[in-house]
Amino acid sequence: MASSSSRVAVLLLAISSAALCAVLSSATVTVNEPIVDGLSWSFYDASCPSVEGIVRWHVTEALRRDIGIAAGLIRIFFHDCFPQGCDASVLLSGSNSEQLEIPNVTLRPAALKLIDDIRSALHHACGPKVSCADITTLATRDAVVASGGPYFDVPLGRRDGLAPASSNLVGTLPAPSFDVPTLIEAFKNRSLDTADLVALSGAHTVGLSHCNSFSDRLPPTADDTMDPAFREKLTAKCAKDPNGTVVTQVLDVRTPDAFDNKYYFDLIAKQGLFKSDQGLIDHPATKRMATRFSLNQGAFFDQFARSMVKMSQMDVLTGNKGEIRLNCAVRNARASGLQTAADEGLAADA
Ligand code: HEM
Ligand SMILES: *[C@@H]1O[C@H](CO)[C@@H](O)[C@H](O)[C@H]1NC(C)=O
Ligand SMILES: *[C@@H]1O[C@H](CO)[C@@H](O)[C@H](O)[C@H]1NC(C)=O
Ligand SMILES: CC(=O)N[C@H]1CO[C@H](CO)[C@@H](O)[C@@H]1O
Repeated sequence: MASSSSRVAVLLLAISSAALCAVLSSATVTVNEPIVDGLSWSFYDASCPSVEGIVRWHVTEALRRDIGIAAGLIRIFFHDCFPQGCDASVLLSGSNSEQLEIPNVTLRPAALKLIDDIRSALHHACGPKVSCADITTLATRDAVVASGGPYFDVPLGRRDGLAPASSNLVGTLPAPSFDVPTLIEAFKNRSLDTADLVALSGAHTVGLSHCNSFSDRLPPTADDTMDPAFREKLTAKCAKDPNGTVVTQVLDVRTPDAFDNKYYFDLIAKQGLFKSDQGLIDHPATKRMATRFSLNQGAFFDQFARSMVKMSQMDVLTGNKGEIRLNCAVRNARASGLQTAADEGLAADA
């Protein structure tokens, strides 16, 4: 095939120009925090030097077709990291999958599929060197950038977990009905501080919700922290969906697909969707910072990048712990209740 090397050249050109555009068009935040043992800023430099370009190319292409995948990736990253650390455990399917837990019912399938598509491309390029946990981290960072948010480097070297998080751990994910003191406690339990809470909640600048996530704020239990006109609109919309699982509502009514600081404007206008969102501008512990982020997008981007790098290192597996999965949805060796890559005939795909 005479054209195969030129095809590779075109692909490499596309990857490097996409990388350049991404970096040039977005704010870059340099996070100078110490990183945990076993992670590194140059982890794949020898084993898979093209990893960042390949991930970015796939994310950019997928988002061109469906920008909603950006929100899907960002939420998957949160649901992976918060319960038991960023170990791609949320990607495992099977009878004890985290995806069967109530807070996970709405993880977007297209974003889950993209992560494994990237895994397949990386395995073809480098062999099975890059973990699904690192792919999830990189793809999430690139989704933030592609939606208009800040670029920030992420340390790499995570390994994939051998089992899903227990339902007790998945149950530590915060609920949209939480008040600010409870949110602060939930985050503190995971070594995340109030600044992390206020900035990371700003991820709700993109994406969707279903009515059952905010029905506690509609009649008969409506509260006066919501703009009455907004409440009326939501009430009418959700009346068509008694189970609250079909109708969708954007999280940021001002710029639903753009990663910007308009989420904090929503809160000032009493148009935050969840109690957990709206509380941030009303409670004395968080009001100052939420207000500052509404006035200064740079300050929001800066803290968001810092908090993402921090969350990305929670309880990670490194060194020879865990494994490099051959399929992001299944662990390599047989485990109770989970299919293995070999069961699905996918080992050869590596
Ligand atoms: C502070 C506590 C948080 C609570 C209570 C919360 C709760 C929720 C809920 C209930 C939904 C909608 C689910 C549905 O009805 O479909 C949602 C969506 C979302 N959350 Fe959060 N979340 C929190 C923090 C975060 C964090 C830290 C991130 C990421 C850094 C995040 C990213 C997202 C994204 C991007 C979506 C939209 C997903 C999509 O459109 O597919 N959330 N969140
Ligand atoms: C925080 O951790 C404590 C101790 O494990 C637990 O009792 C409490 O329910 C947790 N709080 C939240 C909000 O998750
Ligand atoms: C609501 O959920 C129930 C039980 O899951 C189901 O039988 C019913 O068809 C659903 N109704 C609507 C309107 O979706
Ligand atoms: C309880 C429940 O509805 N679980 C769902 C969670 O998400 C997975 C994958 O999207 C579904 O297959 C489950 O039915």
